[in-house]
Amino acid sequence: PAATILGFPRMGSNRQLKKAVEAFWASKISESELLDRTKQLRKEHWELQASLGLKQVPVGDFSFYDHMLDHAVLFGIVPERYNVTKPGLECYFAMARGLQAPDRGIDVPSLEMVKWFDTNYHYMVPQIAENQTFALDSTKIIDELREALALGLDARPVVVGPVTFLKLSKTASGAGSTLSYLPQILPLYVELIKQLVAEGAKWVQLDEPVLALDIDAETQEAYRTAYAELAKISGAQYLVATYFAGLEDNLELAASLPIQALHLDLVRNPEQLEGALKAVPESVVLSLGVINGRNIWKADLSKGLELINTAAKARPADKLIINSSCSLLHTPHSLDAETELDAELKNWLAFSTEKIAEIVVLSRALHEGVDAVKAELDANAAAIQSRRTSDRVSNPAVKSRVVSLKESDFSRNNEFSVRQAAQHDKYKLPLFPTTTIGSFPQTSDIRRNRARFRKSEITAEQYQEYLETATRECIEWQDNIGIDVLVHGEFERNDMVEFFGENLSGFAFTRNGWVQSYGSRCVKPPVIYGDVSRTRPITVETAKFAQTCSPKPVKGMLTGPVTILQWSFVRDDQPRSETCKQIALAIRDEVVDLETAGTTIIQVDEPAIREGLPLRKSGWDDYLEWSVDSFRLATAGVVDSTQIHTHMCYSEFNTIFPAIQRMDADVITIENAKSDLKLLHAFEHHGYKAEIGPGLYDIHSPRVPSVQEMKERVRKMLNYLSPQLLWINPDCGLKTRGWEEVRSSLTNLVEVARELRKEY
Ligand code: THG
Ligand code: ZN
Repeated sequence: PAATILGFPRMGSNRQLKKAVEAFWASKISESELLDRTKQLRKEHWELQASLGLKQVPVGDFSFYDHMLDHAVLFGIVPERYNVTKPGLECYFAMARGLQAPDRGIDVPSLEMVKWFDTNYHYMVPQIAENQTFALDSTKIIDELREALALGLDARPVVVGPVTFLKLSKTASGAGSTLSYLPQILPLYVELIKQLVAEGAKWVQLDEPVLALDIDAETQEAYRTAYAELAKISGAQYLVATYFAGLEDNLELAASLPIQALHLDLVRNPEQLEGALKAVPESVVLSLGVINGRNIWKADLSKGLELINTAAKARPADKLIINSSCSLLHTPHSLDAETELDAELKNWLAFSTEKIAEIVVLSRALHEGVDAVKAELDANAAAIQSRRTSDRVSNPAVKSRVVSLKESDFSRNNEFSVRQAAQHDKYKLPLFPTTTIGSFPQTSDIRRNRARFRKSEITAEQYQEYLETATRECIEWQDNIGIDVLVHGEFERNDMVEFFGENLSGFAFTRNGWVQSYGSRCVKPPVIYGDVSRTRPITVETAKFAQTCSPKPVKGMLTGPVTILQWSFVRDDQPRSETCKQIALAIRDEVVDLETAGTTIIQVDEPAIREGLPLRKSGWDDYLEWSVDSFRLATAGVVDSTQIHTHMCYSEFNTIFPAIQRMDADVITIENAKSDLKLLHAFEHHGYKAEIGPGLYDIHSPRVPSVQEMKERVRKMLNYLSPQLLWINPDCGLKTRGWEEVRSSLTNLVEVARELRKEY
């Protein structure tokens, strides 16, 4: 294949997949209607790719929910607890979302969900039982392959490779290496590939991003074993895809695998090309991932061509593939719907559809010569030049503010113990203070009113009044049930990143730039195109109003700089660290303004700090330095008695503990309900001094926790943490929950604190 992509976004130009799946869940459409609609969607996507000039299209990149979950089903890795469900889609969605059907006596939780490498996409973690029996069920991928072949397309099945699949799975007990299942799962891979070849697949793509990570000897050996076995199948040609990082020390291993094509992410790591050209045998096709699948900028095609030319000097064009750096899953569908972006900015962008066109241009340049695509290359060069020289991008005042930062700007005036005394003096909170993480239910009523306001069906005043009523009711309710530190509920916000971006210069917004986050849920990341500054106070008026609703402290709620950076499409013309510092200064201005306005408990959320960690350890120190510095910069501008909170999700952060300590927050609340007490052990182990609110219950489930069970949890926590440091709170924001569960759960939560105070 001369030009291809590793995968296409599933949602559809108008989020058809989300709509179909959610309609099916709500019993508004039948299973056959769901199947019809999604078959149509796949057809549209393949035909789009072919019409843009791709000669070979990926198949199997579609998923009803998640591709790792698809692979769990493919290999029969279905935990026993799902046996109560009907096989097929009911079982599949039960694994994805849990299933509660009281009339049938069913109450099963979902599989665990975690981040896909360093992206904002989440996958379901296959859970392998101790005495797991594997069984191939290739229906989905075979059917999809047949669909594509029936359309007359050259189709390449995409399968997560055996080593990556096992490394991303977990054992039911959490102990032991999943690679020990390789001997059992390999025969299923062999059988699957035989079937794919028999159906007419000429190439099979095996995704092995783990091959671009720091891996141990056991994993390296697993690669050798697995691929030696797969090589025995006659008629199969493998494209092994690595992405999100460079091969580096694994290059020799990758080059030694008996495969027919190796894909390199030359966006994340262009330097690896040279070594690969030397190490990879000439018989092996090199797939050059030159078009960024993780961002929305138009590629600088001249730079892409440089890489391609380097490769073309070392091997013939028919031994090269022009490709996306990774699957296009992480970029929106197409620019077509962006009717509200101004022409200048829009001309700088490329979404998935436009990226395919770029790949085709580069491939034609390689095969037909640059003259064949002169017009396209010229237009591209003009767009790149326009972005490079536009005065919208650069703001000298912002740049000089960053340059003139002093060391003291990154530190509070005094260390934690001094601040803690001042804060205790000021707020006089009881032992075991209670709070929530920030958001309250985003009801359909709230979404409806926001939509009406955006469409000018109600006035700004009416919308404001609606928000104030919702906020007041929420605060009064918290006050009444006895919560100590209140929140305003965040009814004015759509997304915690989009909301802030809308009030910062240097940010742009898309109308339809949706990217799948998990299952049917999508996010619309803002585009950071220029130097960032705050144009006006963002939350101060809301905070002032909120504070009038109760004599108790109401927290100011902000999103931290690293999370804003991480969940946006960031500019690629300056280091991320630079952009992050600019955002940090904007947030710092907001923090200081909140303090001045009398909001002196301020939470700066950093749920994404862990996911931004580079995949290779060699990048950790640098990242942790600038990311933590950015948080400190955002929060250090306040007096001792102002209490800075932070919140983090996905608490798998034992490895970055010293960095969390260095953030120097006064109170940290963490998502902990699932990861349990291991994490608290780390707090004890590292001698963490500040105050901590390890979530007492999991907000991702509608289940109401009892007083008893939460008290039990606190008792366990007190084995590690001193009662003087412990806060009582849920483990994350409540925006995806219903009011009914929230009322019962928080009432129980307050009762926990009351009872504990009697004992201590
Ligand atoms: N914002 C952003 N990224 C995130 C989260 C976030 N990544 C991690 C985590 N939180 C993902 N969680 C969610 C939860 C809910 C939704 C999306 C991601 C969600 N999306 C709406 C949907 O798809 O229907 C669309 C929301 C909207 O209208 O803007 O509900 O909080 N950036
Ligand atoms: Zn959270």
